[in-house]
Amino acid sequence: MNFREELNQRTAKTEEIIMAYLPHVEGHAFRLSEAMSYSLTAGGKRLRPLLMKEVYEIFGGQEKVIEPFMAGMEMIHTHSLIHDDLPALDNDDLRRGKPTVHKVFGEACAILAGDALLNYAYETMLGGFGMTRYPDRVVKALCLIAEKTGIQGMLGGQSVDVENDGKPLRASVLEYIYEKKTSALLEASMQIGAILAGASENACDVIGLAASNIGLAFQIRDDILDLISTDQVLGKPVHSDEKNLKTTYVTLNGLEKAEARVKELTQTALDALRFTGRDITFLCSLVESLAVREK
Ligand code: GRG
Repeated sequence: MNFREELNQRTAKTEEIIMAYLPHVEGHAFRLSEAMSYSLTAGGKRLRPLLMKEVYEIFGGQEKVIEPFMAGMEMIHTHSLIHDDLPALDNDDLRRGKPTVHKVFGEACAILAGDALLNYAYETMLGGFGMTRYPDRVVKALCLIAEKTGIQGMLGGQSVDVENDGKPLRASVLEYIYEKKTSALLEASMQIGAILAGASENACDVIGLAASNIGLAFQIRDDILDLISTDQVLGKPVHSDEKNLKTTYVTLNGLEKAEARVKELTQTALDALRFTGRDITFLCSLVESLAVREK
């Protein structure tokens, strides 16, 4: 099987796992559950759960416990996208090739659907306690995800990002924003895979380092695509950064330097992954493919 076929197969399996954890609420709160499911089933690359499972298996993980964490991570990521698209933030109409949640369900319902998904993610991941012989690993994984999602992670980074809309940014502040708003969730995803599989502290650190570089490269590629892609290919509006007067790696350094930096960060990530001494063939191909992704 070539890399693309393998990726499609693993994405389909990931999709199945996410679908198994969709919220089903009948009765008065039905509309909220419908908005949550709408965003979760709208597609997306499923990159975070894919990376999580891959790392879990690389370190020998075999239990079902990984599945609620994969679904929970995608819920947290999806919550951030719903809120990021809101009129108060990026005010975008298209996401994952479909109208954004606030366009379909209204702004109030979109705010609640984002909140509810974040909460439901933890409800889902707590189910992991019943699926493992190692509950201490589940505690550790939950602590990490709470940290990487909150004020010290994604939300902290996003707050600095929106505060600085329309303002010039120093490179160090931009790096802080990227590290927190984008890398933090990728770090959590990959490190949770390692933690739940019982990898050593040192191995978890190496995975964290690789993920941090993957995240920075991913965000810079996102900046590039915002400039050179189309709404149809990307499934979300291009030129969003220009509309929101954002300083990005590309506006600071130009396209050519941005492309070179993506390559450099990807190489650093691959070098770190090789340091694990595990069979990382598929993971390396996946990381390499992200550096040249079209969506
Ligand atoms: C809670 C008010 C409130 C806002 C939350 C935290 C947050 C808004 C947004 C996170 C910031 C964000 C959207 C960062 C960008 C990271 C990024 C490039 C996301 C796109 O990820 P992909 O390409 O998306 O993996 P798919 O659709 O493929 O899952």
